Amino acid sequence: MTEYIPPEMKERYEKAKRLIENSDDIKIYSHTDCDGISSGAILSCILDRLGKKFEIEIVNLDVLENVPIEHELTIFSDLGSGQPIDKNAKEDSKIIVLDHHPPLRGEDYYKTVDYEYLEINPYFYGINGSQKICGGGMCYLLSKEFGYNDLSWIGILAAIGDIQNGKTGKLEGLNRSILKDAKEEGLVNIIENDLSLYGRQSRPLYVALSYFTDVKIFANDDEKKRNEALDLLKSLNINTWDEKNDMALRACDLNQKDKNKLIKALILRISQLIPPRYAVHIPKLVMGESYEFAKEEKYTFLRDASEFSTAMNACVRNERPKVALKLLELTIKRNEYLLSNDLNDMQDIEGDRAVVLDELEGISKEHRAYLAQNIQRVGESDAIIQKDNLQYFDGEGIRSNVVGTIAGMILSYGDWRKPIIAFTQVSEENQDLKISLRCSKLLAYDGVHFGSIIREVAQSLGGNGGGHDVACGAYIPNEERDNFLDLMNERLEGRLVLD
Ligand SMILES: [Mn+2]
Repeated sequence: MTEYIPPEMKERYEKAKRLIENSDDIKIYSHTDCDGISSGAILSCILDRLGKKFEIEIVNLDVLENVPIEHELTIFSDLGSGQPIDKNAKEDSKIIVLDHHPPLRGEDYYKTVDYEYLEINPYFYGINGSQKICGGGMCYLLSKEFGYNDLSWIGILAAIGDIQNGKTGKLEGLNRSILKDAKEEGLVNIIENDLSLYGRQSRPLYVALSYFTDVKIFANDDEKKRNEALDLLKSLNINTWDEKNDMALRACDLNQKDKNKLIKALILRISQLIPPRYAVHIPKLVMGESYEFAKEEKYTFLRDASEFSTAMNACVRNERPKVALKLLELTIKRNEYLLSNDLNDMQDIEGDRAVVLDELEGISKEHRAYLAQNIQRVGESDAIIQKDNLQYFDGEGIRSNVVGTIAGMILSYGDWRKPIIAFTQVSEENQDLKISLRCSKLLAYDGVHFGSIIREVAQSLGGNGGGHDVACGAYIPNEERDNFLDLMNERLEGRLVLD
């Protein structure tokens, strides 16, 4: 699998660089998620450093249909390949698309239009855009063209936010080459053969362990599951208290010997709970590579790529993308000073960043409270309804941009052998249903791609959908709800191992 940029792709990057250098009035559209924010931050930094005048807007995919093309140059990042973005292009328009989603238009589309159109998409070169490179990575390759390798860490943040490591537990292909750059810049540490737990910097180890989700190994109740996780650690003679810092030990502090002990114990426990057919996939659930941002303080969410990406998502899901962009902008500046050892202006940067971090902390708190409140509501009632091959709950009242997050967290209350589906109204103005599906990675490892299935089912009902194998979604007309559930249930017949 190639880690190198194909020459035809490289040529397009060189052309993109020239287009940017020759334009003065630029507009960026980027996507409302961690990958999109990362993409937007990289592009903004490039344009800033070049002294260009530009605007950036973080948008949902549905606004792209009739998006105005009014600037000298319009750049679409982490979106655009799958939407009719150039409807309003004029003869003197210039458009660049940097996306990693399956493209609607072909590689040679530019030959058929009378304006400047430059699309760079990994699928044109046989590179899988869901595993080998994401939107942020595509934008990083552009910044590399300008010599800005210090932005490589954002490519890693974007890739983790986009779950590009989902299949194998580590970053591969072009993502790997970006990782190499980030390591060379001294901005990212790679932790190989790590225990895959979320919250490795900021949560106590036993808490992080208690939230292990793919296969349910602990109780639902928060206090119970924490105690069970503590008991497991104690039974393995793994220390849970950091004497030196007088605080609970974190997953990032575990030595390899203790990690291996815990990995072995988890594999054993899970293997006793699942059909033998899945056993071969268990190591991928509990082990993987972790990525740390080397210039960030230990025990903060900023140091762990996965935790950092959650904070980015909390901002966009609460309609505060500017806070996320600002944090990335200030972190780029902070790294600049740290890398150049010019510490004179550091205090100002740290001060500004502290203000943004405060704001972000508020958003994250609110976000967590909102999630917890809804999870409790759904989890405590008999809201999860079982069908033969799936389970679902009515997420009425849950904001459509977090219904997927909540479905993922509710999965541990239900039956991990089946996917969980949640639905809620798209918005106050739009009566359509937003559907989210989440499932254990084991089902995907076994070869079921829910993103493709949900797309086909939604399309057959006059809607649309798609996404990852284990996390995907759809939009369908409100009245098709029951048909959707029936069709999904039918399509999954015989595909899942239920006992
Ligand atoms: Mn993306």
